[in-house]
Amino acid sequence: MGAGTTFRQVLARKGLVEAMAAHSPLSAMLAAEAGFDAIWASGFELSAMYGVPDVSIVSMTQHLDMTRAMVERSGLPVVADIDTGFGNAINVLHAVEQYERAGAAAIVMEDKSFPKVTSLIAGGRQDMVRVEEFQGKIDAARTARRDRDFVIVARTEALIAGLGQEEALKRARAYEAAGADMILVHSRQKTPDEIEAFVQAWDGAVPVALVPTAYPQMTVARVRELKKIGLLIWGNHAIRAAVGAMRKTFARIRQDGGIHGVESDIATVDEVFELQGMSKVKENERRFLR
Ligand code: SPV
Ligand code: MG
Repeated sequence: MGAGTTFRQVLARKGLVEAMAAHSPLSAMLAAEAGFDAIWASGFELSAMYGVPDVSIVSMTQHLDMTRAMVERSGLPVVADIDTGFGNAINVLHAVEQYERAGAAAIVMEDKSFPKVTSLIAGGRQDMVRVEEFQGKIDAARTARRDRDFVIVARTEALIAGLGQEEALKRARAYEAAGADMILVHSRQKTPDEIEAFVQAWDGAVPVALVPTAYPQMTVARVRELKKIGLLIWGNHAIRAAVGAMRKTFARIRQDGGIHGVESDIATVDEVFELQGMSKVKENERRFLR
């Protein structure tokens, strides 16, 4: 069974797929351990992990390799953030073929022009492509997928670009008409009002996906009340948790002049061995090393 089918089964069973962002196989494993339904292979997180801005600098190959590793290690459906599709519809044909082959369950493609600028930055350059051009990219994604269950999520950045509710709805409808399986609408307003107004006005048949980073008042319970949401993405909490924890630990070691003060706050070496599968290595040594 393909990963897209698994994703669709979770959606059918639970009515909502809850995805946690990850930037590495280890963070994807921890998200799986915590009980999330899916992994968000976030472009922002991977860019941050490389220490570069999320402005189409990380290559498709880098993101694809990480997606493949996260698929392998997490065992969960992976929703790949392919940004703009790495170019035009021709690039999308190639990207979708590669991501499906890497084991992703879904791709999310946004209607900004390449190179893109990260969405949540204040005063960011948010250039959009024409509706018809993006419909061509959705068509290319549909054509390239082998498995019809591979999920194609069309993401509109109309609200991020300040184009307003009508433009967001117009684009979402056009993308559904072009064959998208789901519509992601992103907002960087500090309250859920803008998104809730969009969801209330949404008259399409396909579910909506949300990334409520800017408006953390949006809980799972609230999302369920809105009814039309199929995918909820916690967008960047793995990398932010990692940054916070490392900063705190490093500062404490510098301050104490040693590691004695941090031991109780960080994972033990044994915990990391467990994540790496060292007990299996020991078992295999007993069995095979003669
Ligand atoms: C990402 O996580 O890469 C996203 C979500 O696309 S956001 O950064 O909020 O645009
Ligand atoms: Mg992104």
